[in-house]
Amino acid sequence: MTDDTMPGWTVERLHNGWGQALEESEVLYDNETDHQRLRVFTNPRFGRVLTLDGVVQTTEADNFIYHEMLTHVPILAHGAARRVLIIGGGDGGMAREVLRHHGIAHVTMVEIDAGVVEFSKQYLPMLSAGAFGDPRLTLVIDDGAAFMKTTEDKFDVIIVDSTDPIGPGEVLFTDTFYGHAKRALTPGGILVTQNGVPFMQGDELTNTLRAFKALFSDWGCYLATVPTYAGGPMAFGWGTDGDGRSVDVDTLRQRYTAAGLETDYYTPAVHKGAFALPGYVERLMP
Ligand code: AG3
Repeated sequence: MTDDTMPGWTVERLHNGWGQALEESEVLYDNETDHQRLRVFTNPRFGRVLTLDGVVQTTEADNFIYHEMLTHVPILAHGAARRVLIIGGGDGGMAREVLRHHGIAHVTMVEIDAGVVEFSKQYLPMLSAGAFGDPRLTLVIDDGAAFMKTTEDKFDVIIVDSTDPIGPGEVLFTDTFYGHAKRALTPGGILVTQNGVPFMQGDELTNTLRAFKALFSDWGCYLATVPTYAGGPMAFGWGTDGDGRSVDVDTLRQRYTAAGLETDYYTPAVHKGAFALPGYVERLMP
């Protein structure tokens, strides 16, 4: 939301006692969808910025970090993924990165808000970069939790590209939802989730990982620093009954080269290193 004390700037107040301010060079869109308040503006440093209910979701300049780390880490750790499910991800950035893998035959994307998709195609075409036109993508407009409960499809990788656990995204952080996600994984399949910035949102990570611990033989999280998810590195939840985590860096390198990927954040070494956790994050583990 714009702030009376800082005219021409958006101030995100997601965390208690602390905020992030972004200058708005030009407001391109500002409206209520059926589900949330959607805004896009340009910022001199980050280019186009999308906010939902006043919280930064993605920016032109730094979205590559988040999207590369939630896709290439599970897909290359898996090694033979063909079917991927994305929950959320209406801006198309996640689908863009998944579809870079020639080995991926099918992507299902379940977004609750048709408004976000339509709008992103128009105002943020660089995010999806053609992904919505890829014949391998099936777009479903539905509540991700409802879809997960009823789907009979199975997926090698499930990516939860959610908002924070407030508003429409809250159901995507429940034990029930994670249980249904596990059921929709193929043997050796991997579930990854957006789990907030643990320095600021430690409980969120602990709660998710408590559920993962009960569900998966291999559970934990990995980290990446995304400038506009301010407050320290972001955590991504990781859950699997397979051995994807233990794949060595040389194998990851071979898979990366074979996939013909070009990335700006992800490297096989970053992939391995991302699972090394600082003490304050270790202590959030259930
Ligand atoms: N969804 C993640 C937004 C999380 C922001 N939260 C925060 N700063 N703690 C991004 C959607 C991009 N496809």
